[in-house]
Amino acid sequence: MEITVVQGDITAQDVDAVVNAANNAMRGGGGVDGAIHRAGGPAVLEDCVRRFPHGLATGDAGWTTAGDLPARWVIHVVGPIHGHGSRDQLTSCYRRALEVADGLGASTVAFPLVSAGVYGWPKGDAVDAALEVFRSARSAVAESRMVAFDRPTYDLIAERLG
Ligand code: AR6
Repeated sequence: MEITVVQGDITAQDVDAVVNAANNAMRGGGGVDGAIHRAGGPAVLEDCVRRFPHGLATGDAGWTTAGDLPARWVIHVVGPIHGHGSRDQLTSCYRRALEVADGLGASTVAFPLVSAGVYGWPKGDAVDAALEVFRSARSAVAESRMVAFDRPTYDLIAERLG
């Protein structure tokens, strides 16, 4: 698997699947979640309601249509809240997202830095958690693209990527 990093908006990524940093309710929110629902349109929420009537557990992943996004699918994950959830739940998000991507046949997947915004996970460790999973994953995904929203986050990921 090739691990790449770009600076930009995850909703603009021309990939098979974009990963959403959702919450347990799976009914939209702020940050990446808000951006994906806004750009994807109402079809994303409709599919969330249909496929996740009881929401989604922390550390788990599930997919919906990507609606109007360039991507074909949205893979939703629920990251842990720093100080409440565990690091294992954070790595589980990436592992489960790759499993769901494999199930869909998605070859290129764009990831945000799960839990590193509203959920308060320290950015350096959030990057390391993602890289650990990508580097050890047995997955048919050809490219895992880490999407940094701002320049400092891009520089941090690029540095740790080596
Ligand atoms: N594209 C790429 N990255 C982004 C974008 C974007 N459009 N917008 C923000 N980021 P967050 P979390 C970065 O807060 O910490 C929501 O309300 C952001 O700078 O989106 O997992 C959900 O509904 C940060 O580095 O996700 C949940 O309730 C990273 O994406 C809760 O927030 C993740 O920030 C989840 O919090």
